[in-house]
Amino acid sequence: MADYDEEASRLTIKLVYYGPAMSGKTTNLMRLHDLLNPQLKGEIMTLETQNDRTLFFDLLPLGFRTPSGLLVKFKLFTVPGQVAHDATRKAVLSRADGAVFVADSQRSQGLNNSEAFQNLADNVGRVGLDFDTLPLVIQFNKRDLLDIYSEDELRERWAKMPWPLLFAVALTGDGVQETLRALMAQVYPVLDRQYGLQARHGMGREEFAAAIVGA
Ligand SMILES: Nc1nc2c(ncn2[C@@H]2O[C@H](COP(=O)(O)OP(=O)(O)OP(=O)(O)O)[C@@H](O)[C@H]2O)c(=O)[nH]1
Ligand SMILES: [Mg+2]
Repeated sequence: MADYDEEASRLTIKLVYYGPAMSGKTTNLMRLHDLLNPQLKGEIMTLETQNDRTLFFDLLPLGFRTPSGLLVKFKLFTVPGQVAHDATRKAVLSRADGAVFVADSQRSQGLNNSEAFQNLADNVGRVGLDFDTLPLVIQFNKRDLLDIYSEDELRERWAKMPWPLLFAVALTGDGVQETLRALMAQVYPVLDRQYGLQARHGMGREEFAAAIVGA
């Protein structure tokens, strides 16, 4: 549910990084802040952390102007993964236009991943979004660690699911831009239908992603 302000010619899009505690959501945003160079990039806001654990959320604002003059703003949020912070996760998720589920690739984290994914599905419903249509991509992070599920295993397990799978080492930045690009490709058709990005604003799917993530 993007926020469109016609008078100000501004479209604000909310994207949420969701997942279990310590899977690397905050690290994704930090690396995006280092690596991306869109027309507009705000400071990353990291609210109230305790030993590296997010207590509320992080926010990275990004944006660009379309050829038509429309200001397209993105607000990238992370949720706190710790089980106790469910109310905050719901608040952050509300009115999201898309989400990245950041899973931890370690075998020891399989159950935490499943529980967090179920929690995402539940909370999407609770905040009035539709899990069947919400633009979503899955990132398997921490590919640098030793005891991880192999790519083949993960692809097989997720084969019947409709969402793109991405593999990342957020610590080094590997795969973080690709993940955001994949999410933007999922979000584009929804926004295009609603706001005529192509027809009214001269913004195709490729240009839309490239305006944030680069060529
Ligand atoms: N080895 C390795 N460590 C990572 C990677 N990504 C993140 N980490 C580390 O994992 C820990 C947790 O990362 P965060 O980004 O804070 O995790 P989070 O998902 O925001 O955690 P919560 O805020 O508690 O939900 C930190 O020590 C990171 O440095 C990665 O790709 N590989
Ligand atoms: Mg965090």
